[in-house]
Amino acid sequence: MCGIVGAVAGRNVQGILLEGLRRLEYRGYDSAGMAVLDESGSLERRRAVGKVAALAERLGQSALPGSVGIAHTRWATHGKPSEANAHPHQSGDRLAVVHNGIIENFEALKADLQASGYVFESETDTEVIAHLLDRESVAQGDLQAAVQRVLARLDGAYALGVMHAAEPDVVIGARKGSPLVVGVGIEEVFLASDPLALLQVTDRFIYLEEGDVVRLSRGE
Ligand code: HGA
Repeated sequence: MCGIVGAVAGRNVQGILLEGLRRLEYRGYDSAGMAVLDESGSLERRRAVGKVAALAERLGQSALPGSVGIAHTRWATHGKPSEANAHPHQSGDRLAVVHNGIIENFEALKADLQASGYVFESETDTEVIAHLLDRESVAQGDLQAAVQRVLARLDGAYALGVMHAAEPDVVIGARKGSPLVVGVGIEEVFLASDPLALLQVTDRFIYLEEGDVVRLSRGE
């Protein structure tokens, strides 16, 4: 079982996300990654195979400043442990996704996306979610609505965190078959697989229920 941490805040979230991942290490994992939207609204990502400490080292060499971000520890189910398979997964350079769980119908979805011209960079089932979202949000321009349309096409289990440079103050979360909790701070909100990951920043939680989709925006 792997872990998700997300944050929409008015301060730099790299340290919060990294500490959240450290607190989820007990769940077991083989790689870790993080993506943030920086002040200029561009999406930046770092990933590393092995321990969260390896990701921390990577961030020490090249920091990810930004006040909105998502992070992940992966326990591979589809594709070997590798940097290319580590989350977050992107479609283009504006959209990032982290996922716990398994997408059972990913092969059919992948074939459909490849037929539309999408090129896959990983062996994961998760990458189909990124490209499906890209196709939906490019077509319609509303990230939450795009997530809801994509979820209707997924068979399997998931907890998700999604962000897009077009909505730079927003993280969307969704849950079916994997746990996900919202942490409520003062003018900032967080997402995690386990409240333990967020006790450093808040003690107020909203536990998502099966089928819930949540839109986190600054202070809301
Ligand atoms: N299926 C995804 C996520 C794996 C997961 O949830 N692990 O516990 C992958 O293989 O990347």
